Amino acid sequence: MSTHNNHRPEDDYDFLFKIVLIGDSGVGKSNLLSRFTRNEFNLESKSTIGVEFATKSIEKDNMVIKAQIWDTAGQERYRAITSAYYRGAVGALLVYDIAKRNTYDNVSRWLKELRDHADPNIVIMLVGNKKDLRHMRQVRTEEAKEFCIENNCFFIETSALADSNVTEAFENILKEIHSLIIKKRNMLQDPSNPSGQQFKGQGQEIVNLNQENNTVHDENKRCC
Ligand SMILES: Nc1nc2c(ncn2[C@@H]2O[C@H](COP(=O)(O)OP(=O)(O)OP(=O)(O)O)[C@@H](O)[C@H]2O)c(=O)[nH]1
Ligand SMILES: [Mg+2]
Repeated sequence: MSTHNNHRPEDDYDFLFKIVLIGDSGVGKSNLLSRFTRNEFNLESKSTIGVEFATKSIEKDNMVIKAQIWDTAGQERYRAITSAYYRGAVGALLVYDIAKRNTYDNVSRWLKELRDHADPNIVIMLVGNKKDLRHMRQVRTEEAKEFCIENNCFFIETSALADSNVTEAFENILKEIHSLIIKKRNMLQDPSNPSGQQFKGQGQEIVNLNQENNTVHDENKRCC
């Protein structure tokens, strides 16, 4: 079957970003993923075992950004080998439950895990999930916002149950990553920048934020 020239094939994309979901067990990582990618929510979902992932594309500036979102268990004993999970990730959604204080207290531990295993340039968004549980709130919005200002991350509160801010959380992080890549590209293409000659990213790109780690995946898909 032939494809019309003016229509892009369904799975075509300009950028592929790997995003990881992290945070304590039960905060709603898997439901955020299923809400975003399939518009599904499960009140009785089981703890994730191993690693699952799903993809979804969004558009920005006439470009298709495909997100490959990885989800693993918050519970240590079910977690997949950490370094493999974080390898190549350009964004992380660090999720806590606004109604469970200890899941917020553990955010610093998750940040440390990112520092130890992920790319230093990874874009982090702190996500306070279950904002529908207003009467049970144990973490103030302002407190989490201030934490993010100090720790250089983005912040949003969501409800996978009520389908509130879920799309925004994923779209915002993807757009931030995209802006960062474009900024980096412009910098590298600047003739006054000596490393500009090394930049070859055109066509489809599997993006890796680490400049030293450029891996060519195939002839059309380059890192930048
Ligand atoms: N009220 C409310 N419940 C939610 C929300 N999101 C998830 N839940 C519930 O919280 C429980 C845990 O959700 P999961 O998505 O399985 O949590 P998880 O973070 O993937 O947990 P692990 O896989 O063990 O790390 C389930 O009972 C969900 O139905 C939300 O926004 N509001
Ligand atoms: Mg899960």
